[in-house]
Formats: sequence, structure tokens, C-alpha cells
Amino acid sequence: MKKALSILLSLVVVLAALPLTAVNSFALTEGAWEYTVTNGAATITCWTGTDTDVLVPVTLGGYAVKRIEHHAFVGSPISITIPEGVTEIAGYAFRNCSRLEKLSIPATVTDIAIDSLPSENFSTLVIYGSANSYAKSYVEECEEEHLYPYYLTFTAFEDLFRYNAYGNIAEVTGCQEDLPCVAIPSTLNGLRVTAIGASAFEDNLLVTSVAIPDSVTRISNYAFYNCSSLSRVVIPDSVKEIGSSVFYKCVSLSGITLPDSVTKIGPSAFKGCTLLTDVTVPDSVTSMGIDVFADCTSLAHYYCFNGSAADTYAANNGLTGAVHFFGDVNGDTDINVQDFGALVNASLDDTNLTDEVARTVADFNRDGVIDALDCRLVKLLSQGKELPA
Ligand SMILES: [Ca+2]
Ligand SMILES: [Ca+2]
Repeated sequence: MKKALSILLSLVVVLAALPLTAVNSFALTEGAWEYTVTNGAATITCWTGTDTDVLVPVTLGGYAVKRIEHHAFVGSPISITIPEGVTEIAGYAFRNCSRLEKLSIPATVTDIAIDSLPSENFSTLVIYGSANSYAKSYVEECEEEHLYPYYLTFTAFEDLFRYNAYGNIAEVTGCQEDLPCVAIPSTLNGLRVTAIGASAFEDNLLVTSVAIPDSVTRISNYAFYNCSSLSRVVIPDSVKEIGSSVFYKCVSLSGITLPDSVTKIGPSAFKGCTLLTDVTVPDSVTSMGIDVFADCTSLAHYYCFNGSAADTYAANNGLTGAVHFFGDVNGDTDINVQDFGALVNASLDDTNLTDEVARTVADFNRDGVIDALDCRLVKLLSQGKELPA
């Protein structure tokens, strides 16, 4: 048994030593998205959903989404919002989107194939982008070349978002139009967007999904208060502070993962999110106000770290039945050698772990994959040792 374990461990070490560039492209699925991963970046190959308003994910399986492949959209949404981070849109990417009315393209996109747009469209297509972006010059080029037999217009993010300027930074205070999907840009007129202002999207009943850029460090009080249709929010790992009542009464929000950058969550931040079933609170959070998850009547899975502020909050607010600790793969609230053994098996072949909760807590460093690094960290923890910073 000891020998078998040492062979396993050697394998783990070998796997961990493989450089990322050795990983070839492979096909994967997450929800309605099909994608491939090459050199640590995801390319979207197909969207199989039926939604009318689509927010392209920032990451798939823990990999940053960089490219949208040809014929990626076989159905036809009415709006497609591409978040920051994507750099390339292939030819024919939106070829079949004959109902497309709104296409939001961030400044990170620097390559759009000239034939990426629909060959016929029954609507006016507005492309939203930054004033000095590649997207804008792309639209101008299309107009000059009379490429598309329908009316294509461009609206700058600068005209779309309201904001306050402070020196060379901006705080977004709202949106001029009610859009179902909102990808907030990281710059507005050259100003770095570092905050979502108080009540910026309060009572917006139309918005279903929001992507926040990784320039933002603070989400202010009541920013998304009573956004009753909001089901998906991407909070980047730049955000340090979530104010009070930020997502209060967001009754469509079903899950939220807070990144490792968050240190403070204000009172009632997620109060009354009655559809919220899953939440992850990292151990970077050292301050949680009262009632952060009060009246979250569906909360079934509360992921946190043993001994963290989130653990204390759960104990003081009657959430213990929903609590799962990262690293506790067998769910007995203790982290020991049995969890380490289960993790080694899962890191060698992740089909060894089918339970969704076990899979979530097995990814100890929360990078989207269960691998040798998670094994190492849980081993240290099971031995009562300090984790590396
Ligand atoms: Ca355990
Ligand atoms: Ca991991």
C-alpha cells in the first residue's frame, strides 16, 4: 500500500511538472458552451443555448476565453455581449444570427474577421464598443466597403454608461439604456473604471447578467439592489469591497462565487436572494456585516474555508447545515489523510469524483481543475501545517 501510494505521488509530481505548452487542444463543455483549450486559453466553438440575450463567459473551466470560433452561434440571440478579455472573433462567428440587434465588443478585441457578421439580418444591428477601439474602426470599415446589406451603427460605451470622473479614474453610476446584458468597460474616455457607484443599477428590472471588468475594486452600496431579473454576475479578482445591500432582493440570482481578492462584504449584501442556492466565500474575506445572507431561503451549499470569517458567520447565523469546507472531500467536516487520499485519486482521474459538492471542495485553490497542487495543499492542511502564502 505504501509503495502504491509512493508511485501515485511520483505520478502526481510528474503531472505537475508538465509545462502548460505541452497541453494540446481538447474539446470540453460547460453549460450551453462548447469550447477547446489551447495553451491555457479557451476558444468558444459552439453555443447551444436558446436565450435571446447572451453574455459570453469570461472563463470556461477556469480558462480565460480568448477567441470566438467560426459558426460559434448556430441559433440567433437578439443580443450578444462579449466581456473583456476576449481578443479575437473569427470569420462567420455570428453568420447565422439573423435576429441580432445588439453586439457588445470590448476594447480587448483586436481582431475581427470581416465576414463575421450575419449575412442577412431582419433588424438594425448596433455594435457597442469603446470610442477608440478596434470595434469602432471595424464598423467604419464595413460602412466604407458597403459590406452588409442592412443598417449597422456604432454606439460608444462612453455614450452608453453614466459615470463620475475623479482625476484619472471613473466610477460607473448607471447605464443610459436598459440592456439585458451589461459588460462594463475597464476604461471610459481614457479613465480607468475602478468602482461601480452607489445605486448604479438599482431597480433595473431588465438586466439579466453583468460582467464587471478587472479594473474595479469596489462595488458600492445598493449597486444592484432589486435587480429582480439578474441571474448571473461575474465578479473579477480585483474587487476588494462589496458594499451594503449590493445584491439585496436580487431574487433571480442562483449562485455567486466571490474571488480571492474580496476582503469586506457589507451588511445585507445578498439579503433576500431567495433563489441563491450556491455561494463561495474565500478566506480573504475578513469582515462580513450583519445579515449578508439573511432570507436566502434556498441556500443549500455554502462553500468556505474552515476557521475563516465566513465559517464564523455561518456558525453565528444558523447556516451550518449548508456549509462545505474546501479540502473536506468526504464531507465529515474534518480535513485529514482520507481527504488527501481521495484527492490524489481525483487528481489522477477526475471521474473518480462524481459528487458535485466533493468536486467543488476538492479544487482547493479554486482554479477550475483538480490537480497535484490541490493535493499538496490539502496534505499540508491534514498534517496541521501552515499553507504557503
Ligand atoms: Ca474529511
Ligand atoms: Ca485546483
